[in-house]
Amino acid sequence: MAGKRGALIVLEGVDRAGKTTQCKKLVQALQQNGRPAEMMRFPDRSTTIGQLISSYLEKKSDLEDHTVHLLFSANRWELVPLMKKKLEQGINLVVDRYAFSGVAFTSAKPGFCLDWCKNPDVGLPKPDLVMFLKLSPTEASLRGQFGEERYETSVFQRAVQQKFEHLMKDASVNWQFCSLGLPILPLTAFHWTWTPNDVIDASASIEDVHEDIATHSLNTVSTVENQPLGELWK
Ligand code: ADP
Ligand code: FDM
Repeated sequence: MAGKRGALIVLEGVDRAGKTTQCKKLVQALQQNGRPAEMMRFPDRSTTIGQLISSYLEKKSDLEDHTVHLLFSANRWELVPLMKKKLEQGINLVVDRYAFSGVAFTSAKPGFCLDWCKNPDVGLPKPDLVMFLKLSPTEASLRGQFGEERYETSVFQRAVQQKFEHLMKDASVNWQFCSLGLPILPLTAFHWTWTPNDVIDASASIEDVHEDIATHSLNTVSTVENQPLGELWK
């Protein structure tokens, strides 16, 4: 590798957990630390494939479930050459949703197994850091009503949450351990399944969540700059 490469940093989480807010703040923070950084998001609705996905999400068109899953994956693959180019140029990529959303959302539908859902994304650039922003459904509802898009119902989001929790048990993925003082909170404070080790507490203030995310990200950026980019789920 000629120069130092950028890090691939992904934010995942339930709807309204603050992914977009935190991605934007992280890009600014990295840039302020002298680290080139850009934001990406999936689905990227600007491409031809992305427009098919967008129309599906907006319920303007229907697509068969396997088909739309493969389109979401194709939407990532079509951006891979650009992602690799930017990472090689030393640009850190902060990505709002990635293959984990792909697997969690499709496998929450009846008749889909995790392995089938993961397959199309095997070999994608492997994130150097994946942070899962966890927020209880109650707190999420305090951040506003669901919009009109497909998947925006509390029943489906709970099913997705469970799939995410399953994915977080995969030690081959660079999930981030949380550090927001959660171990001192009694587990009974949470009215639903809680996985204290693998998440960012997204119920904290925007600034506190940001601080946590920025610290982990800056560490990762320094650690991986001389390491090769990995391949996801390979
Ligand atoms: P996501 O991208 O995960 O759906 P957003 O970043 O769009 O979430 O945030 C959803 C809403 O919640 C926005 O109105 C945002 O301002 C608000 N929000 C984000 N983070 C926090 C936070 N830590 N505390 C309170 N409100 C937040
Ligand atoms: N989504 C997102 C999927 O179903 N599969 C995927 O691979 C990805 C990346 O699309 F409901 C879902 C998740 C969410 C919607 O919404 C995208 P936002 O507001 O653009 O993140």
